[in-house]
Amino acid sequence: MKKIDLRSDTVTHPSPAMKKAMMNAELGDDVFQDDPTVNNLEKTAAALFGKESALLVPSGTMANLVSVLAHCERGEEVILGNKCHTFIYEAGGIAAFGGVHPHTLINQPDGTIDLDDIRHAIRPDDVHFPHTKLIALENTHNKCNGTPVSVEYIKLVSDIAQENDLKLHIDGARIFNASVALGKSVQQLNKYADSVSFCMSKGLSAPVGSVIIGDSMFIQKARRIRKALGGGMRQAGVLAAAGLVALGEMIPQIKLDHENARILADGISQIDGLDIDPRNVKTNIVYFGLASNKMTTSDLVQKMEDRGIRFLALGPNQFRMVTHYGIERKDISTTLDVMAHLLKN
Ligand code: TLP
Repeated sequence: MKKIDLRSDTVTHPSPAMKKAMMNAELGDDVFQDDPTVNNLEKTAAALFGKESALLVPSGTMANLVSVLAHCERGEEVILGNKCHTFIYEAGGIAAFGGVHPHTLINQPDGTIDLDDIRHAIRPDDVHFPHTKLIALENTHNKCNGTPVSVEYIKLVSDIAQENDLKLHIDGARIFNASVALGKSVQQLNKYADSVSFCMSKGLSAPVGSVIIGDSMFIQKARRIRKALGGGMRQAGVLAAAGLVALGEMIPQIKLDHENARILADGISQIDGLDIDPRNVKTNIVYFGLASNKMTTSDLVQKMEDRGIRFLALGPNQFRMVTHYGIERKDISTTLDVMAHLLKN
């Protein structure tokens, strides 16, 4: 029986075209900057996003860490949402390794931060306060229902950043999901950002790697920080090759993932004992709750796992399912049927 793994879009395996490209990739030593496939990926990504330069890093976590460290010195401050990945899920790296002070503000349900909250959070020049240097946004916003954040909002945040001599970084781990959902190119979406990172290993389905994009000076600094963190990889062209294929072939898949997520959310809304507002589902991430006292969240996750279907319980009453390459329409039907059956009996 096929295992249906909905824990994350990070669980995807490379497509046949990616594997072929990895086998045949032309390689060099990327720390010497002479891996032609990495150089091609970085050039392609920079052009796609309409910026000067790009840098391959091993993970989304390192992409955010390198970006924050390139924008901020020790003791300086980054303004970011209290539900963002960098604050919650990156092991406190920006503080631990960069001495950067996280100033968290409330994330609204749509992944934005109130503009007045941002204005008020920027510190005046006073010996008591750290210097504010950076604002960081996330697009799509993972913890806020995978909501895509609009370019109009990003522009308003960028205006505040510019008025106050701050930089703007976007954690675009799933920026291609935002691009598909909003019908805007990644260039349009990130026009107002000083830096953006995207993951090749999520909706794009490549096995490893993230890319940071920004101006040449920023990327030069980021390259040095990547090396210091141990993220300089040698024949990294094997990874970049899969990423290049992903950029070429996976956008139609992301559209399918969004359709599947919508069908999943609609189906969940029909099951007694589960709680969801399907209108919140705009990309490939589906959060829902348990509204039944017949079992606990961990009971449901365990019973589903026993039947070959995996997803996450993220707290006392929250589940997450993520659609991705490898999950087909019939897997969504199976998941809904099995869940409905378990909650009925
Ligand atoms: N997110 C993972 C988990 O860490 C929660 C997931 O399954 O969703 N930014 C965002 C918005 C992310 O969602 C993630 C990964 C990252 C950064 C970090 O990427 P990696 O896992 O490559 O370090």
